[in-house]
Order: sequence, then structure tokens, then C-alpha cells
Amino acid sequence: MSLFKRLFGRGADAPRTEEEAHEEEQKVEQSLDKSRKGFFRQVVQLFQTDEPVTEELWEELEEALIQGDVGVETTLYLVNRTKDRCNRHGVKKAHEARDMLKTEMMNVLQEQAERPPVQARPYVILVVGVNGAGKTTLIAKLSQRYKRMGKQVLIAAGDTFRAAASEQLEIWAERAGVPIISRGQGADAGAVVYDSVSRALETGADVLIIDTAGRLHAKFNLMEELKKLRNVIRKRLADAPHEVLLVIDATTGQNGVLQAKTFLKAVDVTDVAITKMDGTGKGGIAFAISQDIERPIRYLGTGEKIDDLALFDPETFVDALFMEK
Ligand SMILES: Nc1nc2c(ncn2[C@@H]2O[C@H](COP(=O)(O)OP(=O)(O)OP(=O)(O)O)[C@@H](O)[C@H]2O)c(=O)[nH]1
Ligand SMILES: [Mg+2]
Repeated sequence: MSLFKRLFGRGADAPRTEEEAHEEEQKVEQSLDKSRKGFFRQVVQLFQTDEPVTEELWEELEEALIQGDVGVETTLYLVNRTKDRCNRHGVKKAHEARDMLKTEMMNVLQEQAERPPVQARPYVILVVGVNGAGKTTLIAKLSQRYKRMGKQVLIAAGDTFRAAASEQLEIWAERAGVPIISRGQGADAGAVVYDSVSRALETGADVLIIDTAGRLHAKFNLMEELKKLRNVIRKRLADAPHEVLLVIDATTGQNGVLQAKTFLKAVDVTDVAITKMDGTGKGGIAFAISQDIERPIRYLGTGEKIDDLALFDPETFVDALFMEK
């Protein structure tokens, strides 16, 4: 199936033409340059040969995957599933095992079934994640993306804690050409959020994207604040937020995944965005995230610029890792 067909209907910001889908594929491929040169080079080499499949091959695969931030548990799971698949299919040579591995890698990423797109207006997205994960940048990217798809977007500067956070988002809003509700540092985040939902309702906005803090003053609990914000949204719009997007920085490795897990319990995370894939040689983190966070990966951040964003597609991702370039 073509990438376009796979992405078609995946929500209001999915590519609408073959060309757009192809551009997106290229972004994913480029963002995995470092991983292909990094941890994945060895994996590809292991499965290029005519050599018989041996226990040693599996051990070396294990080592390479763990090096690539796939995580011990996910690595063992993946290797065992690949071994089983090879046995079932009577695979004897390393290069034949390659397709078995590819299939199981895709399966890991596909285990978290995609949510069917939710129809709502305004469609409210609450963006959460630890500080520096790339939330604000992602919001800029999403704003531009939805706007390009003909949607009327509003953004809310719900991070009122960090100095200059609102200004940073204001600059992005201007660049993307979308309106913003912002009251600057020190304002009550709940009030900003409440106002933004009201404004979205009044103006008939299609999409409202809400930024949140990644860190608060020691005397405030971030998770409690986020719950509060979610409740404020619900007061104004009972079925919102329609998407709670957890942003995870690919360069932070296993520790980043562990930190991200704390958000799962506090707010009902629906989807994950992995940022800075271009900045790591250990893109195996995507597999660990899929297994540990147990939410579909919806987006991939592929660079610092406003259009460095792709919808995450398991097949494209795995193909790009195996690509010879
Ligand atoms: N290379 C690369 N850099 C990124 C990407 N996404 C974000 N960044 C960079 O990561 C840094 C932090 O991004 P922000 O968007 O400010 O992160 P944040 O989560 O809003 O941070 P706080 O507001 O402090 O909680 C910035 O320097 C971004 O340019 C990406 O996909 N690739
Ligand atoms: Mg921010």
C-alpha cells in the first residue's frame, strides 16, 4: 500500500496528495540519517550476508538494538518474535531473516492501534511533556500544518510559568499566521485556557492547540496543574480535550521515556509525538516508546524548522531505517 493510502483519512492534518505524502516520507528518511549511520548500521550489516542464522547473530542483534535505545525489554521481545517467525518460515540464512525482522519491527510500532479521527469543532489539543521536549515548537508546526489544510487555528499560551515562554509562542504564531491567546508570564494558566476555549467557540475555530509548562515552581505540582487545566477546558467544553498529545524528545533515551510515563497517569494522554529524531543516532527509542507508553505515535519531529514534521507511519519508519543511502 502506498504511503498516501496509509495516511489518507488519518485526521484533518493528513497529507492530501501523493506529493505531500512523498515529501513527508523524505523528511522521515532524512531524520533517520544519524540512526542509519549509528546503531542501525550494524543491524543492516548483520542481515546482509549469506551466512546461516546462528545464536550469535541474535546476540549481536540484541546488542545493537540495546545500543540504539530500543530498551532491554523491547529488544528481547523483538528478537524472540523474529526468531519465532524465522523458525515458522524455515528461514536459514541471515539475509532471509531480514524481512522477518522488518515485519516484527513494524508489528511493535503497530501494536498501538491508531485512534479513529475525532470530529469536533473546535478540535482541542492539549500538548504536554517535560521541559525542553519540544512542545512549543511542535505547536508551531501543527498550527502551520492545520492552517495549510484549510483549518482555522487558534493557539493558547498555557505555559505562563517559564520566562519568555509566551513570547516564544507569540513569535511562532506570527510566523504561522495564526491568532494566539496569551497573557504573558505569571498569568493564571487556567484563565488563559478558559479564555482560549471561549474564543475558539465564539470565532468558530476548527482547531485549538494549547501549550503547557514543562516545569513549575517547586511549590507547584506540574501534574496537578495539568489536571486543573484539563478540568478548566471541560468546564467550557465537556468532551474536550479531544487529543492529549504527549511530546517526547528522542534524544533523551530511556530516561526520557520513564519521565514521560508520569504524564500518563495524570492526564489521559491519547497520542505521542516524538521530537528531534534528526538529532539522535539512536532512533530505536521509537520502539521503546511504543511499547512503554502504550499510545499511538502520531507525529515525528524531523528538525527545528516549522515544516519539519511528519505523520508517523510504522512502515515508512522501518523502511527508512533499512534504506541503503
Ligand atoms: N533538531 C530538532 N530540534 C527540535 C525539534 N523540536 C524542537 N527542537 C528544539 O528543541 C528545543 C526546545 O524546544 P521547545 O519547543 O522550546 O520545547 P518545550 O517543550 O516547549 O520547552 P519548555 O517550554 O521549556 O517546556 C528548541 O531549541 C527547539 O528548536 C526537532 O524535531 N528537531
Ligand atoms: Mg515551551
